[in-house]
Amino acid sequence: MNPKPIHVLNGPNLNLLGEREPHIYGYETLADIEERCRGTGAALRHGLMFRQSNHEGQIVDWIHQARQEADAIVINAGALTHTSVAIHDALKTFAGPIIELHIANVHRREAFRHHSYIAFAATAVICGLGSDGYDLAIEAAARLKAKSVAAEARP
Ligand code: CA2
Repeated sequence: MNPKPIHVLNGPNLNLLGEREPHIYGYETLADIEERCRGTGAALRHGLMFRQSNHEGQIVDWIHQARQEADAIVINAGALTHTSVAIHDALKTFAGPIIELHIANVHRREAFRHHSYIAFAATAVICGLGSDGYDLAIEAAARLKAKSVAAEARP
């Protein structure tokens, strides 16, 4: 079966990357990161759907869409990570690998960033590796998917 794309979903304020707080989030814009990720996806023979929204319901709708159209989800839900039961519940309905991603090491930051609703639904969590985390998350998602396909094909 042909691989489906990996859906990379970005939450609130990540459209501002590169504009403010570069000491935390770096100098790259989200468009820069998307361009690099497309190369990473192509090298892994995976298409990419790369999206950003400031609205919780839009992210829930995109997760529902991913149920039919994606092999895996990489999600940086931004601040919704720490608040959104709705995103948690939507992710729980997705059958493939889910990688929770954060640019910063959230555990070195304020206490309110230490709790994640997404982590309860995620296969794995990557944080603190800067924007390289996106490429690493895409690679991890592709590997996990390939392993599950190989396991299903075993007699
Ligand atoms: O480290 C991450 O990737 C975060 O998901 C980023 C979120 C934050 O709420 C999470 O705790 C950790 C915030 C994204 C805001 O991005 C900005 C970018 C530039 C200027 C201001 C905010």
